[in-house]
Amino acid sequence: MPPTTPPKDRLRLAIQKSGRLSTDSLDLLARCGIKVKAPKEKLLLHSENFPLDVLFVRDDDIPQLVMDGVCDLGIVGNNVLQESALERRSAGTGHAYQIERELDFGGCRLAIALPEERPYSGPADLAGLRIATTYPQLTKRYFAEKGLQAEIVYLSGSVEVAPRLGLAEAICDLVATGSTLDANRLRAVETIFKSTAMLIRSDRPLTAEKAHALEILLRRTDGVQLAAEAKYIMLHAPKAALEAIKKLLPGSENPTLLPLAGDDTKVAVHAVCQEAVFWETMESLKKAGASSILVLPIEKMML
Ligand code: PRT
Ligand code: ZN
Repeated sequence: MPPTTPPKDRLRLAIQKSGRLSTDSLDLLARCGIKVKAPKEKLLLHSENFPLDVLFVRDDDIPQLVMDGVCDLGIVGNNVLQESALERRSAGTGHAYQIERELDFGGCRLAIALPEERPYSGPADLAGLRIATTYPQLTKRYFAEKGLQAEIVYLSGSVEVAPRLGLAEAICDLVATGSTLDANRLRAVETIFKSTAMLIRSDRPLTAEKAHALEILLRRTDGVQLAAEAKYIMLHAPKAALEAIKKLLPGSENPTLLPLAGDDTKVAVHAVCQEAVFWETMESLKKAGASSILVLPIEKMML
């Protein structure tokens, strides 16, 4: 069924078609209650229940689509975003955008790594090296900030094999768990940039309808992100130990206290904890006198 809102009033969001950010980007939309069918061969899909169209592209194209105003919004790694912004700035092309939200997925760091056996005592040891990277702009910026010279060799992928092939003496690449570096007998010596996925927006003005839809989308995104770590905790507390127990509840300000039928020495405590609740916290609560402790996930939140 074609969407009822006219195209000019529908937000257009670019997300990665297939890669590390695809599933999390689609999940975020789903958790915001926005229905988009999974991409098959289609480039553009219309949400059935929200004035939003999703364009599925390579992640490298997302900053440009947003900066050129082809899409209103994009979800992209900050590494790709900053690299593209620096590149466009040096080419004299428009590079304006706004970061709407930092998202809680796609976390990684851009690090300089050396062969394991090469000694390293600080950034000065990197001077004069040949460094292979997919992120020449961010790498150049790091060396300029340190006042060091280095030769940068651009590679579009498989950067980790460059030292072994004699293409470079060091690399500057994304690291998540570090296992790719280990497998290639490399070690990270400097982190030059920390990244997560970002929800970005074009700086071109939106129609009133689009602005309204964006406001709702952002409010829902906040609700989803707030709920991701938060837990609902329920327990029984002896009245005498209540103050001590309240202090142990992580990231919770005003718990709800309810009477317990048939036992006026205890109360039921219900609280939203903004931080993760670990087994250690539960053990401390138990030690302080709490019983019947339940920790429940929270699906959505609106403050
Ligand atoms: O096809 P398209 O161009 O859309 O995708 P792509 O292949 O360029 O990107 P993709 O899907 O690999 O990554 C998309 C984004 O995910 C990146 O721009 C980062 O923002 C983020 N991200 C998070 C990562 C990683 N973690 C990551 N580990 N991107 C890449 N890696 C690679 C890294 O380059 C290295 O080869 O994974 C390897 C290291 O991982 P570990 O876990 O062994 O350290
Ligand atoms: Zn890419």
